[in-house]
Amino acid sequence: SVSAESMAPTSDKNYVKVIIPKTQEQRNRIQVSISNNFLFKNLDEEQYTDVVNAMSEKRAVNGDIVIKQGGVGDFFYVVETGTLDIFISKNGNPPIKVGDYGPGASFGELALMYNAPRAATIVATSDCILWALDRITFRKILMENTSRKRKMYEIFLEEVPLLTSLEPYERHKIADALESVTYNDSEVIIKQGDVGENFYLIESGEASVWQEDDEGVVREISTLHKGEYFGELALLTDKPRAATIKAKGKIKCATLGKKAFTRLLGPVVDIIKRNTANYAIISQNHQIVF
Ligand code: 1OR
Ligand code: 1OR
Repeated sequence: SVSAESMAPTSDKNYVKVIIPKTQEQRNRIQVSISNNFLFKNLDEEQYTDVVNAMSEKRAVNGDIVIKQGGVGDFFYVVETGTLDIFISKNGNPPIKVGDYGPGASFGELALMYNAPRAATIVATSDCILWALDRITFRKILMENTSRKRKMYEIFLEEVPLLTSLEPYERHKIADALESVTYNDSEVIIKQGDVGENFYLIESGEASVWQEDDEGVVREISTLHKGEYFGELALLTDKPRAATIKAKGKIKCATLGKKAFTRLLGPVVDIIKRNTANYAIISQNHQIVF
C-alpha cells in the first residue's frame, strides 16, 4: 500500500527511489511475471532492482476497472495472473473491445510516456494479481528504451507490406519485441530441416532462398528483399524449416521469437497463410519445369 512506501534519495536530484517493502516470495513472483516481457529486457542489475523495489501488488476481481479511458496516467501494470479486456471508445461512441491481456502482459505505458489521457479502458475479466509501477520510476527506467525502440522501427514497420493493415499501436507493440541481427555475405540465417525458432523481417539487404529436393540437389529458388519476411512456415506448421536462407551481401533483419510472432502477428496470420499458398503454386510450377 502507499502508506508502506518509503523513499530513499539518489544522486539524481529529480528522482527518489521508491522502495515498497516486499517478501522474497513476492520478488520471485515479479521475476516470473516480467521474465518474458520485452520492456524489461536489457536492464542492468541496479535498474532491475529499482523496478522490483518500486512495484506494488494490486488485486482486481472480475468487473473491476483498472484503467479508465480519458483518466490521468498514474501507474504502469504487469499482469501476474488473471485476464483483462481492452475497450476503446471513439468519438463518444460506445466502447468496443479491441483485445485482451493474460499473464505476462503489460499495459498503461502510453499515458505515462506522452503525458496523455488514458487511451483505453482496461477491465478485469477474472481475479487478477497485478504489479503496478509508479509513473516516475517507469519514466526514469523503462521509458527511454521503449520509446527509442518504437521510434527506431516505426518508419521501417510502416513500410512492411504485411503490416500495413495494423493499427500504429499494434506496430509499436511489435517494435517492443523486435531484435535486430546482421549477417555477412553467404552466412546461413536459416537451415533447411532445422527446428524453427524465429521469424525474420528484412530491414536492409537481400537474402537468397535455397531448397534441397528429394534427390539431394540444392537449387537457389528466389531472392528476398527489404520489407519482405521469411521463417514463418515452420512457426505456423511446427514442421522443419522448408528452405535454407542465406545472406546475399550484408543483410540486417528484425527478428521475433515464436511466442511474440504468434501473439503479435495474430491479426495478420490470415494474410501470412494466404501468402504461403504462393509457395505451393511455385513448387508446382517447379515440378512442371524440372
Ligand atoms: P494508456 O496509459 O493509454 C490504456 O492506458 C492502455 O491500453 C494504453 O496505455 C495501452 O497500454 C493499452 N491503443 C491504445 N492503447 C492501447 C491499445 C490501443 N490497446 C491496448 N492499449 N489499440 C488497440 C490495438 C489492438 C489501438 C486501437 C486503435
Ligand atoms: P521456414 O520457417 O520453413 C524457411 O524456413 C523459409 O523459407 C520458409 O519458412 C519461408 O519463409 C521461406 N517454399 C518454402 N519456403 C520458402 C519458399 C518456398 N520461399 C521462401 N521460403 N518456395 C519458393 C517460393 C518462391 C517454394 C519452393 C518450391
